Amino acid sequence: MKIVDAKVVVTSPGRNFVTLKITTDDGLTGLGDATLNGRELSVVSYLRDHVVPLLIGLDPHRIEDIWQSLYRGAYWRRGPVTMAAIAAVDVALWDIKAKAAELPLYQLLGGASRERVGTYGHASGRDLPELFDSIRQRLAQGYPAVRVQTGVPGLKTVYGVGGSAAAAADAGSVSAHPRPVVEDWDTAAYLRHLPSVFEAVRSEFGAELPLLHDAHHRLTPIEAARLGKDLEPYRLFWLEDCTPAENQEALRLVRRHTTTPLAIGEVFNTVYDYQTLVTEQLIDYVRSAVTHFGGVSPLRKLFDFAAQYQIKSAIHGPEDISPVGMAAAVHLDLAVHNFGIQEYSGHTPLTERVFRHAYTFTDGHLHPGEAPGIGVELDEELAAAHPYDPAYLPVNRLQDGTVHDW
Ligand code: GCO
Ligand code: MG
Repeated sequence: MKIVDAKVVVTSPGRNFVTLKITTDDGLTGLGDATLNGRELSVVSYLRDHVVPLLIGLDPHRIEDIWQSLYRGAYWRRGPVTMAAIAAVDVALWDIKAKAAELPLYQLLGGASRERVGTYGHASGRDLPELFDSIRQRLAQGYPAVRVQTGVPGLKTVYGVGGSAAAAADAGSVSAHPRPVVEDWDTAAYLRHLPSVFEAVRSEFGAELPLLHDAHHRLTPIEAARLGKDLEPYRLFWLEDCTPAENQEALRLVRRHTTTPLAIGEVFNTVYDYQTLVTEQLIDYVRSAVTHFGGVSPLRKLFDFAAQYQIKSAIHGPEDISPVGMAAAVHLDLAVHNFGIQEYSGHTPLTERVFRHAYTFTDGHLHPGEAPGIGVELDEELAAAHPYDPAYLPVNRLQDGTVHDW
């Protein structure tokens, strides 16, 4: 078999998605997600200008060899643009291999280790009544676990909170934000407020509901340690991205002070970003997306590495992972032994028409379906009717104007 065509499709059915479609000489096609929120076109150029010309004529079955030649052959390694581009190739090739075998991808990854894939959904509110409504909504949708984000008194907008520009950008109202929206931040106010929110949520929803929280890279190690400690009585499922974690050693300090489980990794793109965190058992969940980590091949290796340290998978699944990236994630979730949880935000009805998928979401659980490959079909005509729409994620400033981590 030979690769005869590879093309990059950019579409914005409510938010931007970048998809690679590889075609073989016997007519098989494979899809890969290359969406990098707010920096989409740099991945498009990386693929179109530098990767596609190298793919033509290659044997698509040689996934590992093609992966290694793109990673090592570029000389310039790692980084989100490179790894999103390589991820798209990797997933498209796995899609083709599984279609050629007439099997759903999870069967090539060792088969199902479980019947279905547990998820968590996002709940948020500017205040407690709004937050409680949002949690009730997620529970009504069947979500077995809920991520809780809340407004902070004195701050106008906070990451992930309904009604804020951040939530809109996060959820996909992209065209409203041709320049980054500026949000405000005050760490002390947040640290004072958050424990009272979890206290209220626990007393309203009981002890059993798994609760998660995302600190979105905003804390120093000692602040994160304090927060983890303060949240211990509420038994979180995890505290996510408590520090920026470019400095992996920072997590030693956090870990020393708290038993709140820690999850990190949505902005990481290779196993090297995790070495200290995993070997020193400083975290409990690895959070990378198939789309930003170089594909199914390296993410599977990360999960096997993490398994040796009883660390579990928790694949990043916001709306900016396309249904193609989500499908690949769900196949991996079903197959790996050390599965933890899958973040699932779903997509708009229009997005679901552009990308028809075999995976299903029922009673808060995902299943990849039995279609050969990853089980996603791209409607190219509908995709073309919704062209690229420039959009940025927000930036964050302290009250004196200093830029802070968003
Ligand atoms: C999450 C993430 C997202 C990111 C978004 C950025 O936990 O789902 O933090 O909400 O902010 O993916 O593009
Ligand atoms: Mg996050």
